[in-house]
Amino acid sequence: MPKNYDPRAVEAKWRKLWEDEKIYEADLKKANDPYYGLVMFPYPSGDKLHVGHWYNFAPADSFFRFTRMQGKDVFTPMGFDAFGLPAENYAIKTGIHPDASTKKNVQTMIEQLHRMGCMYDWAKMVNTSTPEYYRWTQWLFLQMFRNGLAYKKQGMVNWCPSCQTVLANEQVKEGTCERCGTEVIQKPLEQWFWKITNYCERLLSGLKDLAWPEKTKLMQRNWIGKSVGCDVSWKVEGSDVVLDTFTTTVDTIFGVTFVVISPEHPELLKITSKAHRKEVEKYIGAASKKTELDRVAETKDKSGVFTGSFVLHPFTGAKVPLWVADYVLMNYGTGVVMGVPAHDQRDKDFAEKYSLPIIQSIRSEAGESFVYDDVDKYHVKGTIVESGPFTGMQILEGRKVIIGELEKRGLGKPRIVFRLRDWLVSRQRYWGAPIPVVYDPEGKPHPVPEEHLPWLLPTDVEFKPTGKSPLTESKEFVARTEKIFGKGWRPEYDTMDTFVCSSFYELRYLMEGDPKTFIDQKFEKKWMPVSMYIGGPEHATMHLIYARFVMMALKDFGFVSHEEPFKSLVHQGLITHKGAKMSKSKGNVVSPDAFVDRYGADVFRMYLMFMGPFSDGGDWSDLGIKGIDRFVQRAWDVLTTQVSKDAKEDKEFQSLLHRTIKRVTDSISSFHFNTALSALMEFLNAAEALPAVSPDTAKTFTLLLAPLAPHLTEELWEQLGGKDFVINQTWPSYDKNLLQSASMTIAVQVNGKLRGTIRVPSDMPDAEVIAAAREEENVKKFLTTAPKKELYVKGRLVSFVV
Ligand code: ANZ
Repeated sequence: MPKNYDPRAVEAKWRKLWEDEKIYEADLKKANDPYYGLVMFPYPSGDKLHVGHWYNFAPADSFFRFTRMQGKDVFTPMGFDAFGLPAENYAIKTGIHPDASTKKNVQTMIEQLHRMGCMYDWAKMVNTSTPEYYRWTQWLFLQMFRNGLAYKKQGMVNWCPSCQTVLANEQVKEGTCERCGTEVIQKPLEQWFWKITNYCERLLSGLKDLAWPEKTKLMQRNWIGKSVGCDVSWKVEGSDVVLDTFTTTVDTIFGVTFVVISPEHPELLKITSKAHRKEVEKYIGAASKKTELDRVAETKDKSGVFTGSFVLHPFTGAKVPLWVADYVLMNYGTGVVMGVPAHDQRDKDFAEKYSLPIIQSIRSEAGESFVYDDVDKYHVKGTIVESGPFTGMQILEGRKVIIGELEKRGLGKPRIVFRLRDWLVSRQRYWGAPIPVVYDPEGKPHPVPEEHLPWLLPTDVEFKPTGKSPLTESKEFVARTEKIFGKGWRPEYDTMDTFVCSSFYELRYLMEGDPKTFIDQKFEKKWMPVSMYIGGPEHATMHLIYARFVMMALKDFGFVSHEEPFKSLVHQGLITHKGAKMSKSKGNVVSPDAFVDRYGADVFRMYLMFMGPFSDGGDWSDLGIKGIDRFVQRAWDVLTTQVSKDAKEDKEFQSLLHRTIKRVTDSISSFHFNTALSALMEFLNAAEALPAVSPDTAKTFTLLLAPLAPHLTEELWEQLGGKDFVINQTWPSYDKNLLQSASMTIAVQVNGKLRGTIRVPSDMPDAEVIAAAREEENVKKFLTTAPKKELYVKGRLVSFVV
């Protein structure tokens, strides 16, 4: 028997056996107790797997191994989210075709993932950039189109001048491109959208039944942004135009001193007075250059110009000046806002800048004025003041009365507005799934019939960003289109956002590449929703909303039976280095490879898990990994040299074993791998102190360690004479009656300082524990007078105050 544990030989040996025996391939048909364990699939970049990948995948794998040992038929697939800008940018730089570089990167990553020793079912792998996969991305587009959920619209879009492509709102971070950091500009373009806004209510209400982190659900709620309020109609003086404003707080309607219209509003020039036309036109031009984010930023200086026109107050008939200002957005509510400078911060900034009157119309319970930015507008308390017939009413009550009164007069109606915008799915880039649409000679779009899927991505294309879709250069693409559809027909040159590819991949894993059926309902019913989904919190809004929307749409189209794709969700924390996020630009990236070479995959993954609770992440240090390595060597030592049938284990030791089983079980269940490891370390200390441990104890310990150290424990299991693979064993259960330790250690404090410890029987009555604490030699020295106060925290601590 080798004296030291040699991870290199052992890990390779077991990986080969696992593969040869195909023990991680799930039988999707036969499985009795299906459990779908999914990790967010990676993007195959040219860089090797980094610590972040390991921190996502390895602990997730430990959780799924644990679940399998508890008797579930666990299916955990892996794949690659392989379309996207990095491969294309790389092609621009090097001239290497994205297909070639992606294939190579995928290959390298598969090899690296193998070394991790995760129990992935590789037979079900997907790669979103292959025609076998993207035919379904295109098929999904056709379903959306057929069902009226895909449409084309000219609109102002976020444009990254460096990536030369459109970005979704979600991809703009603080006014810059999420990928390259370049400032994003606004550009008018014809784009394809998917009507996710049809699903606002369902996306919101579905959240309550999901076992997801509360923070993530809150982010989705805010992103969907439901506002309950009403529209109010304002007649423009001397014109037949009526402008509607959307407000959530109509209780402030007597505080309106101006109305603001968005620069993009279609009626704006029509209602602008002649004298103000020039100035308004100039203002419209300036506003069009700003990003939405800039316009709504609280900190930015407000700007606007008077239109020369007035609107009439629906209750008083008073003339209210109409201004145009870019802090009012056209694509929210009605694009017109009633200005209430006494109770809205932006209106207040605006009124102060342009010397417009400020009139109070509501008051808090304490009788003070307030702005709505500081209170919860749906639960606010206070009264309406100086508001004609509504004066003296409670704010919330008054709001209802005012809406009712407006409705009666035909000057308003209740309305719900959502912040969520339709999903912009087209991209002017090469490395994505071509949108399966062709245009007839009149320019009318037609879906490509399903028989022509996959609608192949052409290859005769250069990769220079020109602002036009690179597919416009392909001669083959046009020739293909004309051949099938007729002369003068043109293909759609845009490709799809890669978030489309990842919005349904969990369904395709279940189909093993089947080219005829998108999803077989038998499998969908059996395996969906995903039992546990694990991945980064950065996907809280985009991916995790899109995938929910697509599932709901597919249900409505009749392809799936479930409404939600992911029942439970857990996010891993961030691994930092010297307190900062690891990034190439900071030069603080730690490569796992050297550590895996030296210590093995098991030690490396356990070290990551030991850093702290999985959801918290932790700070990397080289020192910690040595401690884990020592633990592994010691465990090896005890289990290979100290096991004997004649071992004598007393009741106390048995109790410790059962407490350890409970602690490890509870810890892994709650993703606290760190405390599972602590429990195993404490147990190992106790085992080392004995002359020998029994084979049963050794086996139980091995089983408990198996999810965390899959290779090591297979080897130990074999050495201990265990049958089959360790991963095919049943998780140990504990005996409740043995959980109570026969004795316990109690700390004794005097005036808050630790002065000694006592060891007493676990069932000793409280009074006797306190008495024993008082008799402790060192404690006695500090109890010169009778204690004023005695406190006993059961099982842990006696505290005296003198
Ligand atoms: C009058 C008012 C008084 C408002 C007050 C607020 C406070 P949420 O909750 O985010 O939906 N608003 C409406 N449409 C807008 C647009 N297109 N661009 C910019 N602002 C717009 O906010 C609703 C409030 O946002 C609305 O209620 C409106 O201002 C403003 F003390 O109306 B309020």
